[in-house]
Amino acid sequence: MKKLAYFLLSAAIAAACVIPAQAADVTALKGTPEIDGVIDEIYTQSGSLKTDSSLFVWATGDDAKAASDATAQTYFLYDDDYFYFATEVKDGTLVDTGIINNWQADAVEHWINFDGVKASKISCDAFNTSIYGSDYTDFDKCIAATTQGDGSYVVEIAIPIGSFATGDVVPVSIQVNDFFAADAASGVAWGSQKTDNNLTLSADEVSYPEPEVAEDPAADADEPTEAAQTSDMGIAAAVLAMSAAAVVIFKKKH
Ligand SMILES: [Ca+2]
Ligand SMILES: [Ca+2]
Repeated sequence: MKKLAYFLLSAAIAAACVIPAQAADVTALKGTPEIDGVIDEIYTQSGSLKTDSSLFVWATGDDAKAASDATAQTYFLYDDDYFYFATEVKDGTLVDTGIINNWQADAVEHWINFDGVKASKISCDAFNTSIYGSDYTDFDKCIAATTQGDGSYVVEIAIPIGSFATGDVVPVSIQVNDFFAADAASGVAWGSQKTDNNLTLSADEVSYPEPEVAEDPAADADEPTEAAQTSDMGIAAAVLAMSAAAVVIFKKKH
């Protein structure tokens, strides 16, 4: 009986472990970032998802899993036209492979189930070499930008939102690929291809930061043209005076 009890207990634990550990509920606020490879402040008001070595997908080459230090944080936004994903990846072996075989690269894969049938993969590598993937046709309608830091990079991408709208729950997941050398002989992927996170498109909108300089257009309109000319002439005179001084110094040295 003891053996049976142990067996049942083990089976129960195994069944519990089948539940994907990476499945999470994430909220995307409504907001439009600038696609420039920099994490806009408005992303940090919205939901995000962490990817690290606790979520193993695949590895190629010897000791690839142990060799990878890659972790990532993906931020989500959306508007009437696009999903926005911005992922900051910490990667101590950032390499430009040129995307060998259309998948081997330090890259972020965005998995989205648009039709409830099959997940689309939309990828962009750390150097924005191209937007590529599988089971998707609108790569040319996506917009991406990347930046590279010291042991890190950011992939920011706008993906057409399709028929999704406010209130919908979108099945998504993120995978980060980490290779160690330009030949991509060894590498590992962390995250998930299962679109097992529920991304809720919230009706709440982000708060845009105040512009740093608030100019008054009316004040500019009132400025007389004469003053601008005088000012320009003043600058020209100053430049001439500086040039003359430079000539004098030059002459004194010789
Ligand atoms: Ca940005
Ligand atoms: Ca790498």
